[in-house]
Amino acid sequence: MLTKEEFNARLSKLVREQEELINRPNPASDFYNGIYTRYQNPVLTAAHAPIIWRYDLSYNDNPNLMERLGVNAVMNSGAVFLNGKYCLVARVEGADRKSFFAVAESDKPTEGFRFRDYPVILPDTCPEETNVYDMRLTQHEDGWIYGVFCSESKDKDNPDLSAATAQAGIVRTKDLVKWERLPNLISKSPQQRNVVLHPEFVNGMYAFYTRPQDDFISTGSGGGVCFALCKDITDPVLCTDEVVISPRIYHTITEVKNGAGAVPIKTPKGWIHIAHGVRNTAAGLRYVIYVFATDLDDPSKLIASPSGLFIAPHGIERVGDVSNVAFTNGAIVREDGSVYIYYASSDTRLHVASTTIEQLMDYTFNTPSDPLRSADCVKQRCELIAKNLSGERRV
Ligand code: BGC
Ligand code: BMA
Repeated sequence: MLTKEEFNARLSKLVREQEELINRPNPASDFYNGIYTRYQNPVLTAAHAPIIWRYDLSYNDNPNLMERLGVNAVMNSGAVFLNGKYCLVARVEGADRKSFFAVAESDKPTEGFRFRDYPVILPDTCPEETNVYDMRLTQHEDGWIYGVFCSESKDKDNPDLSAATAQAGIVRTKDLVKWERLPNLISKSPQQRNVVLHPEFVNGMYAFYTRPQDDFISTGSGGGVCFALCKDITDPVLCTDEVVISPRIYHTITEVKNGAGAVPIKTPKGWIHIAHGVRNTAAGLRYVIYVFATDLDDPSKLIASPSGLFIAPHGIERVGDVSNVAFTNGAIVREDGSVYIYYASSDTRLHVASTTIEQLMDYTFNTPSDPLRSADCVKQRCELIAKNLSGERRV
């Protein structure tokens, strides 16, 4: 048992170290690809979770100053710019493996994120719901900010203890403080994860990016990221077929699954989507981030597919609770054209990559697409080499 003096000294140290962590500058890293900038530090980690969420600070009740409710990870975050602040709705995972949402905000896009005192209190409308995670925040033209997230329940019809059902839960808010819960999305698929609401009406209706799948982990017949419409968001039933807009393809980064990530970004040339693709390996599933674009007037029409991955987990990012994962569900675009992509690594921590609309468009519309066969990929690379070795080059 600590003396009162020791207790106070330890608590002061905890507070001081957390303040240092939150206020730590986050310089750009040396990584270069001309497409985006990476940063030296994550923007949120489990160590950013407020001390008052984890410790009982009463000397009488907790004389050893023990962590009572640990936080295991902070990751996959929805993102919006609201009232002059960069706001992240992070997936916080307790030591008990249950995830919840919490708002962290900063005046700056790449550092200084601090959690609000309380996590998001989601209206508890589904008694069977066991876990919630991965909220996408859509500032919709109807004036609401919608949060679409995965609502996971035990699959009671299946005796396998790990069998579960994923549904798209929907909430809406104006201020990230008060949240109204709407019914879960109804689609023909028995399972839905990675659902994103499009920010504009399409043919006067709400438009969703979905990811139908046959069971909890495996997409089965689910062909990829889909698009479908819904007349009334307060009674969210998809009224059109889910059509595949970004397919899963053999021997690419989307072979096993893919899913929408950040809310699509409107650019003069089309909607740019920052999504994730999954392939299987001897070391387990590998998640990377990729990009595609759809038509401005018809967001269900694929118009550009730059080849391969956009962000892969690097260095320390490769290691965590679910190693070899880069995952995004939020990006912020500012009026000056800067874009901040919040991506998590290995289900453990959250990072940011910064770019601009101009760079994103150049990447999306000028990067060649994947010819899908080694022989053709070599041809494609040789054309680039020949061009570089010819006189036509540089400035
Ligand atoms: C986990 C998610 C994961 C999903 C599929 C869930 O129980 O919380 O992080 O994406 O399972 O593996
Ligand atoms: C998925 C996602 C994420 C997670 C990823 C890797 O299915 O929905 O929550 O980052 O798995 O575990």
